[in-house]
Amino acid sequence: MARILLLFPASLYRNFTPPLNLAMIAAVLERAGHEVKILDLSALNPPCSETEALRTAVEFDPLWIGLTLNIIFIEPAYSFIGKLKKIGKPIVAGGPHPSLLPEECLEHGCDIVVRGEAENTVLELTKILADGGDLRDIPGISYRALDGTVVHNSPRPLIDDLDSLPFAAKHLFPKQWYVEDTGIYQAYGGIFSGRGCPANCDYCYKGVFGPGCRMRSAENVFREMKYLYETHGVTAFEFMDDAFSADLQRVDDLCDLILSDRDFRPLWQCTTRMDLTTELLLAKMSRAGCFRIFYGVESGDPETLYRVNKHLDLDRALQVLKWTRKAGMKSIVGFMWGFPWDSPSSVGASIAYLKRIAPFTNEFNPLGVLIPVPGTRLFAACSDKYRLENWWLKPKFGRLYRTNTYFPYYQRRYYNDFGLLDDGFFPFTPRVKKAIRSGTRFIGRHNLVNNAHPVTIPFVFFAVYLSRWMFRIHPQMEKTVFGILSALKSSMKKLNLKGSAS
Ligand code: B12
Ligand code: SF4
Repeated sequence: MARILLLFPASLYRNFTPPLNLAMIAAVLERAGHEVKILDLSALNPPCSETEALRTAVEFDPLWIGLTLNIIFIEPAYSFIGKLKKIGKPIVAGGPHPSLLPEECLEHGCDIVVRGEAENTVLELTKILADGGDLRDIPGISYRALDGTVVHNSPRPLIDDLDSLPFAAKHLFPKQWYVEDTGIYQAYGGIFSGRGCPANCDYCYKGVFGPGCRMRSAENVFREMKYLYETHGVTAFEFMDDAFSADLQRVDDLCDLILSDRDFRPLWQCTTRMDLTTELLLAKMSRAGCFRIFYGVESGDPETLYRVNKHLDLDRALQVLKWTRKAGMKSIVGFMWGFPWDSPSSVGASIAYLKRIAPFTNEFNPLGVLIPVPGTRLFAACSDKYRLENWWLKPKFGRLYRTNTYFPYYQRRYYNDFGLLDDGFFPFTPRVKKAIRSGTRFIGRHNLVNNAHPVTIPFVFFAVYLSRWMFRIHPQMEKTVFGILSALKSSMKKLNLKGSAS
């Protein structure tokens, strides 16, 4: 039996739910009899600071320390790894970014990189680190040999039978890490019911789950839902799959299982593609408790959709939104802004389409800046021209992380224009920027008007403009003022909750 410490590094983003990558790795390790401790430093209420995590790492005395690394917070994560390294335990990294760029991770202090799906790899790795053996025998890892050269073992084949995996180890993520200050908590409901997606968009990284998709059976997914209900009282679930309804029959079967259970009436939401739905299935999903679906439209400009290989018919997308509403479900639609070829007319086409679908859309995703992720065709096509090589390590991008440790109110509440209004990836003309701002404002307004209480809307509008104005003058001023306002708001909420409970 070995002890293993898994860390989700601190970042500007907040995890509202336990990250399923660490939860899956922990689950296989626990099933094999190992003791696992997890610290999610990006949790909504992080359990501790980086310094305390370092102390925990020393006290826990693990066989190895694992970190999940994501491109968006890679730079601060590397400096944290520099400090962790002093503890003298093997540092193991995994996730989409290390899978693509293992050498970079090794250069920044990691000892071993697990590439691709890691459930089987971590079991073999733990055995060899505990009992001795040759790292060369483990497919799917990269590491530095004794002579300093980097060794990339052969790739690990994808896991064929996803039903063979244990359920995610949610019990290792204490609830208080994810409780919102309103007291709302449904975080244990995140589930992956399949891996991959049948489509092949140019901006999407597929290096972990590979091309195509693999699904868990409806029975296996239903068992995990029941398990979460019976052990943790979860009644609302979120399927985080890339394309939940890639197999229409499986979703139909899952709905049948839910509908035939008299004691279990879960609510759930999912993400899927609009070409993977039918009117009949949507109606059945709604009867089986689905209350919201996230669809990616990404652009209202047919030329852009063609260029990114999205294969989405915009008329069909509108039809699907109407079916979703008719079935009694809500929709969230994702849009992306800032394609390298964007012009006032392509952005204008997106805005015109936004307006067309807005009456049938409950919410638009408030986070939609295109991030050219390495390992994608979009990145390969524009990397040289726009000097994107290693942008994730450059000060220009990291500036936001170093100078601000949080998102200002207007970005959290209205629209997150992070990266666009400052130096973005691509040099847009002022006219394009202006058009994009008007699109993002449309989204912010739509979300506010559709989802906030009518009485609060004018106050939120005022606060959004105040926050943006202050943030431009001095970020720290905005942070202080809105920090005080939000502390006041939470204490009033707590008083109200106490009042209504007594
Ligand atoms: C859910 C999700 C989110 C949620 C996160 C919620 C949460 N708390 O988990 C939200 C909406 C916040 C989000 C935001 C973003 N996301 Co996102 N997201 C995903 C998504 C759809 C699922 C992630 C997941 O849970 N996967 C399931 C687990 C089991 O898979 P996994 O993470 O790959 O882990 C496996 C291996 O990688 C490995 N592994 C992972 N970590 C570790 C650690 C160790 C120690 C080891 C040994 C192994 C290991 O083992 C795991 C099991 O096999 C993925 C797409 C995908 N298919 O994975 C994109 C994805 C991770 N996101 C991506 C991006 C680009 C973003 C954003 C930058 C988007 C944006 N424009 O802002 C932001 C960044 C936010 C952030 N904090 O990093 C990219 C990342 C690309 C990259 N190179 O890093 C992905 C891959 C999408 C894509 N296909 O392009 N995201
Ligand atoms: S539909 Fe979504 S998950 Fe599928 S390839 Fe496109 S971006 Fe990736």
